Amino acid sequence: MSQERLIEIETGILSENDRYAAANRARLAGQGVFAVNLVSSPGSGKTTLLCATIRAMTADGAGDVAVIEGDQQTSNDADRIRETGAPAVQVNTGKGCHLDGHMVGHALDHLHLHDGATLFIENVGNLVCPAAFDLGEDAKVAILSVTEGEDKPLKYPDMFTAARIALLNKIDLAPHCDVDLDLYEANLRRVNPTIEIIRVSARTGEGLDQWIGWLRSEAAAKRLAQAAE
Ligand SMILES: Nc1nc2c(ncn2[C@@H]2O[C@H](COP(=O)(O)OP(=O)(O)OP(=O)(O)O)[C@@H](O)[C@H]2O)c(=O)[nH]1
Ligand SMILES: [Mg+2]
Repeated sequence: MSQERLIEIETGILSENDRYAAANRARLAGQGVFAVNLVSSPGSGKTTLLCATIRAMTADGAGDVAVIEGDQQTSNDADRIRETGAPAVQVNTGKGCHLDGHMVGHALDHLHLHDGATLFIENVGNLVCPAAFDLGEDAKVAILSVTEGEDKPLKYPDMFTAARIALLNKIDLAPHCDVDLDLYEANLRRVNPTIEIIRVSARTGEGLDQWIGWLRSEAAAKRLAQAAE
């Protein structure tokens, strides 16, 4: 296949995706839902962090959350989320390496999403493909765990450029590994100077308050912006 034809097909796929993503965004805005798309390499701790986040958000009865889980196979992650009491829909992408706007639209049809809720979308573990696909979310959240290596933002810049915030996870392991947390942050800022960074541990709960504070203030800012329209 010629390079021109390949580019034509890729452009077509992305613009079709953008139409589905725009429909999702309008639907979520109509319900006052704040949606984040969690992106990372496999095993960085997305599901563990989500379970801890949901438990903390709902502990005071104030959190209304729902989750769309993306994996190539299994419903393991949706099962783990449901154990917290939150509703979850699993999307299996088969050979696909990322969620897309169409899949998320179908998942929304099966999710009983309350007005004003927070929607977490856990993308397929992959540091490349999910960066290119808008799902209709308000923000992409990149999870980077301290065992992955300080150079990952430099090697996979698209993901960290697309993200509004990075959660540097598994910091409980930092003392046991030869890692430089400041270098992780410096490399994240080299590829995305405006990225917010929070150091967290899904295991110990460190940093979770700050992360939940970010979610709540971003959701409030979205509501304010919508009210002003
Ligand atoms: N020590 C430590 N381990 C963690 C932390 N967060 C996650 N883990 C462990 O990391 C492993 C992978 O965690 P998952 O939550 O399944 O990672 P994931 O990003 O959802 O993985 P995929 O969905 O397969 O991409 C599990 O063994 C978790 O217990 C953390 O903050 N500290
Ligand atoms: Mg997971």
